Amino acid sequence: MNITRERFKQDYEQKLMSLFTEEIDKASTLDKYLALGSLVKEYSAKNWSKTKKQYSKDGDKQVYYFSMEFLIGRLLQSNLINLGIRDTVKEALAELNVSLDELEETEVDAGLGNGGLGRLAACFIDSIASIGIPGHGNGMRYQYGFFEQKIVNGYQVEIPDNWLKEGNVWETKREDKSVIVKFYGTPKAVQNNGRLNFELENYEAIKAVPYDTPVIGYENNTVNTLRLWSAEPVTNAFNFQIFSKGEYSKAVEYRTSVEAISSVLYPDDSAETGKILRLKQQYFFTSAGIYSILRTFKNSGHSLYDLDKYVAIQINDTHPAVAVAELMRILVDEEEMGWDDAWSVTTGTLAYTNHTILSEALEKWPVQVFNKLLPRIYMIIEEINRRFVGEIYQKHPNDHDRVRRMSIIEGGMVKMAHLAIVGSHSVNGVATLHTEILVNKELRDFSEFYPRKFNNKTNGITHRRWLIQSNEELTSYITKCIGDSWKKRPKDLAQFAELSKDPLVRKRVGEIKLHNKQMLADMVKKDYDIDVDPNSIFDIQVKRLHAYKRQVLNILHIMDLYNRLKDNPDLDISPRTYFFGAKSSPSYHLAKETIKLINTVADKINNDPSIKGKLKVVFLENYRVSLAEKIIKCADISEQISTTTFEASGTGNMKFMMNGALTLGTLDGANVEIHDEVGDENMFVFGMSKDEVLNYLKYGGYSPRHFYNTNSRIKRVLDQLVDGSLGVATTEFRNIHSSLLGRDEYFVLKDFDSYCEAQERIDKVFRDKDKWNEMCIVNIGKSGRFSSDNTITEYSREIWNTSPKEIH
Ligand code: 26Q
Repeated sequence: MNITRERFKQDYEQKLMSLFTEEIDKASTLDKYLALGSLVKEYSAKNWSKTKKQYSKDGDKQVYYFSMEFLIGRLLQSNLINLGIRDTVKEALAELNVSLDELEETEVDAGLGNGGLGRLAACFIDSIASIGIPGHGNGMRYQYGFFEQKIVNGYQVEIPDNWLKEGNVWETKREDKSVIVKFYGTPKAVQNNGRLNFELENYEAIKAVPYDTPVIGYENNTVNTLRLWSAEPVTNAFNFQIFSKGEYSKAVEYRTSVEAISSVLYPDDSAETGKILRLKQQYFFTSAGIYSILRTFKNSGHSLYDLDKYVAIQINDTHPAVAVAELMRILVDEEEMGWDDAWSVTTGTLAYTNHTILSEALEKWPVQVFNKLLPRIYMIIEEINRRFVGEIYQKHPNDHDRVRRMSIIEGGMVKMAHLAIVGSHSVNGVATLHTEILVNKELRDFSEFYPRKFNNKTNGITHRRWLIQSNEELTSYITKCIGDSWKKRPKDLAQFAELSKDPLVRKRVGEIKLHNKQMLADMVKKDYDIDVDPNSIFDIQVKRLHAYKRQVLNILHIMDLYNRLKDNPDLDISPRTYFFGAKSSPSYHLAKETIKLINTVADKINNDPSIKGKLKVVFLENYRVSLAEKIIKCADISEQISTTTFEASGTGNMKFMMNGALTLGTLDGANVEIHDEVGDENMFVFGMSKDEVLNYLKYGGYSPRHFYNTNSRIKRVLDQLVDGSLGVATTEFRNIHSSLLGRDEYFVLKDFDSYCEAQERIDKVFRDKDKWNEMCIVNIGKSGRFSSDNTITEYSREIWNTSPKEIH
């Protein structure tokens, strides 16, 4: 949009006055932020309404991204950038003595996600709007987002994330678009014009109220919608029975149980199954989402038999997989469609993305729980399964074991991945290696049965947030070198890679990185009172804490390096600063012990003057989107060290690469594709090959003890975990110790040597700054492929069958 400084200043002063009856110099920072946010939202309103009108008038196919998580972070800065008015606003505010940076810092993160899967959903809706595809998000408006992490005495402590406390300027409550979602009850067969229909009786009705947030495309006129649902009690005739009987306490209980539905985001915990509230959440936002899609669709006047020509629903993992049965239920029970037609429309509309490799981590629900909460949905799943099993038998007569393996309902459980696969026309993995493992191993039965359904869509990240917004200095420099076409066409970043031999470019890229590192060093000094040297190697591992991501491998190597420095204080190493940031699931004990270990090692090393500041370790508290934006651009080394085959894709790896960090990684997930782009010479690869890992997993034969007994460095660091040398109780790290010496499921000891050796290569190359900077430039230049704009273009061509649309 176009706006002058003068006009903006007028609007802004008016806004502050109308909202808070305040003059600028009297208003609090929070009020100034809230006023700016609500003004920016107002600026987007015209295009928001225009976009909706044009979609409905032209009857374009609409995409809906169903996700239990949208890890958005902050929106002020990215909205200003996408509207193309940030510079103007910044200057205008400065003239009013207001710092835009400070207002942007005031916004609290919308942390409605655990990690990768939730952040992917947020990157995707940004790309969908920026490419101009008619597409929207559908999810949950949790009252409490992912917990805030405090570190107390080295341990993680969880604090509720009351993110809505000061209000949310971006959302609009749409009471008029509410729908009713029904739980429990008894399905009753009723005759209707010679047709047998099912209706639910004695159900519990819950009102789903949508809150809409504009999703502003980058310098186009598209404004799509992120619709998040909140649960409210129904206070009209639906629940009249309860109230009329004067059962006051029941009425109160009802209210509490309703509000619980959208109260809290569950931490990623695949071991924990059967939490009925989570299933309630899943059905709640899925059912509400489908009703709201169908309401819009019906206004278009098209026939429901053509739904799949006008609507595509992408389900983000199995969390919304109940959509298969819900869409069937609505079409068959409410719209009176025949089963076969309804099935063809349903499978034509739905597509499923898998984000997990381990089949044991695939979501399943006890039949008892499921049937009680969603009795009609359960009946429909039984019917879907009955027909599916029939098809399997037709293709593989008497292959009972195959039927058992593939059945949607088996062993007293409803298998959500099987439901999603059977009920979708597309099933995709999120990186080449991941898809290959799904097709050939984890979901092999299904890929044989439906060879054409399976496809790969390698993840991506929005280069707007993860480069343009978070790394302003690098962004201007790239633009100075190659122009700004890359902002709209990220693959044009390749032109920057061509400058990697230019000594001036190398020097400048090094300077920019150093500036960024200096900022982080200042922050660390201020927040943690730790002195870190910006000229040291900044080696960063930030991601959720999980055994397979192997933060333990990283910290064991640090302990080993420290041992070597203690043995020889003159050891010639490039000074290093290791950064960690990670939240553990509250109930994941091994992960919590790992956080304590990192903090314990950090304390010991940071307070040991004998190593002359060559080594520092910093655990950054409360890792989240807004913190990621500050630290990723400061990395020299990006640690992507998961056990090969265990990380479906990873997306942090792409963010680091785009900001010129060099990857230290296994050939796992999307690291494989990063490696394809930059080659051995621009990345530090180590660790077991996928075949080695798959072989051990299949045939066994791995002995961690062997490495303990034959490698003195390994023995020393493992012993130190339990012999008191870390200055804490000898019991403190016993679980880590025994997990490594017991099964060592993730081959930490096996990969240890290879990891140390890669770290030594890094140490050597870093001494040649010119060479190092060349490698950084190649990484930045080749990162364009990992913009989620490319990923979304592929989804839209190969799964959704939609194309960009211009809004004018
Ligand atoms: C399960 C049961 C009960 C409660 C919560 C959950 C739950 C919640 C979130 C299970 C899984 C998740 C999130 C998974 C996730 O983030 N997976 C990551 O997805 C990224 C995007 O595709 C990939 O890059 C990562 O490799 C993958 O780990």
